[in-house]
Amino acid sequence: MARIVYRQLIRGGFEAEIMEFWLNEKHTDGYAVSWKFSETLYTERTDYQHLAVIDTLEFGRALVLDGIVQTTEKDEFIYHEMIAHPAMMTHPNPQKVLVIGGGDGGTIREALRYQSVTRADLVEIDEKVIWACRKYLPTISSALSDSRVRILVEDGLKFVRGKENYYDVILVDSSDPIGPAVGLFGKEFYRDVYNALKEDGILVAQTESPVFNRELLSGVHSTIREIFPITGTYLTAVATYIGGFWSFTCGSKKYDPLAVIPDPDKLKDMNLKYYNAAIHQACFALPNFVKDLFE
Ligand code: AG3
Repeated sequence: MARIVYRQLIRGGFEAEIMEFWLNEKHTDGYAVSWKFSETLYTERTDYQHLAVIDTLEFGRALVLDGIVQTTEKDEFIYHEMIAHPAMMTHPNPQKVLVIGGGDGGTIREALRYQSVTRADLVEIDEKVIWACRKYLPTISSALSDSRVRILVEDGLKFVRGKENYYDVILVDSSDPIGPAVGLFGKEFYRDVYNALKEDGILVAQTESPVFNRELLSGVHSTIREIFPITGTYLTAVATYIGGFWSFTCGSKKYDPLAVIPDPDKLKDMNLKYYNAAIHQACFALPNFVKDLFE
C-alpha cells in the first residue's frame, strides 16, 4: 500500500537556491498526505523496512516506516496514552507488561508510569527502529532505559507462542498490516496472546482506521470476541493519522474496562495530556458506522 516518495523541489534563483523537501505519504491509490520537512536525520533500508527520521515543519520530528508516519513529537502522546492507559487502569495491579512492536518506546513509557509495574518487556523485530528512536526521538524513547525494561529484538509472533499465564497486560503497538506486521492481526497470534496472559489479563491492540481499514477492524474485533470473554473497541483521534479516527481493540479475561472508574490518585501523579477518567468512559462510545462493523 505504501510507497515512499521523497520529493525534492529545487527553485533556482540568482542569489540563493531554496530547497524544499516533501514526504508524500501515500495511503491508497486515491489518497496521500504531504509533509514538508526541513531535514532527514536518518534513513536506512533495514532488514525489514525502510526507516527514516525526519524533522517536519508542523509536527516536529517523525518516525517514518515504509513511507508511513508512525509517530511525531507533537502528537505522539495521544496515541501512546490511549493504547496504554485504558488497559493499565482497568487492571487493578498490573505488574508484568509486554509491548509488542512499539520500538519507539512511547507505549512502554506510558505503561511504566504505574508503580505496580515490575517488569516491562519490549519485543520489537527491527532493532534499527529502537536504535534510531533512541538517538533521534529521545522524548519518546527515554523510558527504554528504565531498569524495569527488558528489550528483546525478536518477532512478536514467535515470542508469544508457547508463553503461558505470565503477563498482566499485553499491548500490541504494530505498524499497518503490511510487511512484518501482518501476522500481528491474525487469529493464531491473538490466541497465543490470550495464553500468555494471566487469568485476569488484558490485551489492547492498535486496530487501525475505522474509515480506511473497515474490514480489518471488523475482522479483528470478531476474532478477539471469539477468544476473550470481554471485548471492547474504543476510538481516539490522532492528528497525524489518516481518516480522523483511530481504533484500539481490547480483549479482557476478567475485568470490564467499562465498569472501571480510573483511580484519581493514580491519575493525578501522571500528568497526562490526553487520557482522563471521562475519556476512559467516553472512548468506548462508538458512532453507528463503527458499531455496524461489529454486528
Ligand atoms: N503504530 C501505528 C501506526 C499506524 C499508522 N498508520 C497510518 N497512519 N496509516 C505507531 C507506533 C507508535 N508507537
